[in-house]
Amino acid sequence: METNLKKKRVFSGIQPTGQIHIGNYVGALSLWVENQDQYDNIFCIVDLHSLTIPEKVKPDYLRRKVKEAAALYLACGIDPDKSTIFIQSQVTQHAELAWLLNCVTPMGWLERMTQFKSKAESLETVGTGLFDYPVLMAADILLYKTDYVPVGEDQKQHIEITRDIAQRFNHMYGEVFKIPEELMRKSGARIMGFDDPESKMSKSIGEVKKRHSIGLLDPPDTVKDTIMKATTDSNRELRFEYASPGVKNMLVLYEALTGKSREEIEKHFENSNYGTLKKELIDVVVETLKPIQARFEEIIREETYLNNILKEGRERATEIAGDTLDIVKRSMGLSL
Ligand code: ATP
Ligand code: LTN
Repeated sequence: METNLKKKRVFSGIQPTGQIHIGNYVGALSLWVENQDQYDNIFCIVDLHSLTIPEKVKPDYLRRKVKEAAALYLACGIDPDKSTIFIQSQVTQHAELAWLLNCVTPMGWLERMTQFKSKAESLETVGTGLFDYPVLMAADILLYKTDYVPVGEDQKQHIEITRDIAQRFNHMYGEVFKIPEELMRKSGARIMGFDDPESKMSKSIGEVKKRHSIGLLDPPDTVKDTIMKATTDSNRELRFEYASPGVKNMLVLYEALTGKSREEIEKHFENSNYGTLKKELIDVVVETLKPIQARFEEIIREETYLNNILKEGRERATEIAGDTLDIVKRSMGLSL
């Protein structure tokens, strides 16, 4: 792979568990693809993060989902000649750096994390790993001297704590870490559930609840059913500023997937009703998913191709992560 040292580095990841959905695509995956030529890209399948709710993750399920996620990255347009793709658990430096960062991270910082609070609420037993999730994420990012982290809006707080941890570490041990920044869409960074436009579309909910999300592998019938039954209201307001949450969500999705401007879209739907918006959105979503699904079917069958990409990714990631971890350990007084 050609690496241009002048290019800024991008790092991001998705948990392989649950159903990767159109919100993940708009907020994260499509943003990765769009910027691929501009940066030195590293994309990770964060399987260790998936273990933070172990009750939901049986070993066979995890094995299958990791492969599926890797194939989906490629199917969405991540090009292995331009980007490194690897599996988090195969690069042991992630877990090791997380431990070192744990030792400099105040518990109070983690207690403030809203994602932890909302996930913990619904669980009978909350594992220490779920509490510590942001520290492992900080380790992921900091190992690669990352400049930018392209993510959806829900991850904003996790990027902020990553910066805080890095700064605290640098203050204690010298200028070791680069301080990363988030990269986020102005519109589309938070796609809401079709069934409940007050809550974020989520992979874990999408897997158990019908008509909440649209999975990237969903057939056209499911897309149609989900959008036709999406929550709206009894008005006819098709302008971004005045639309109710459910309608606004569909307009934003339409905007993100077509690349049209808000003025163009409002003009286009000027004399339409919600039925028209829904029908057009169905077409746009189906057309977006069609090539992704076709490519996915090809890749998932070519096991050697996929394994080779992940092997190369692992090697490159290990090299970079290994260098960083050596510097970190030395700075803390640990022997190599
Ligand atoms: P889970 O429900 O399992 O927590 P999730 O749907 O939040 O899953 P993640 O794996 O946490 O998905 O997120 C992967 C990427 O997709 C992250 O960059 C995240 O910010 C982004 N993302 C997640 N949900 C949305 C959404 N509804 N709209 C836009 N971006 C999203
Ligand atoms: N927490 C992220 C997934 C994630 C991630 C990362 C994203 C784990 N490590 C590093 C960007 C960079 C999420 O989307 N739930």
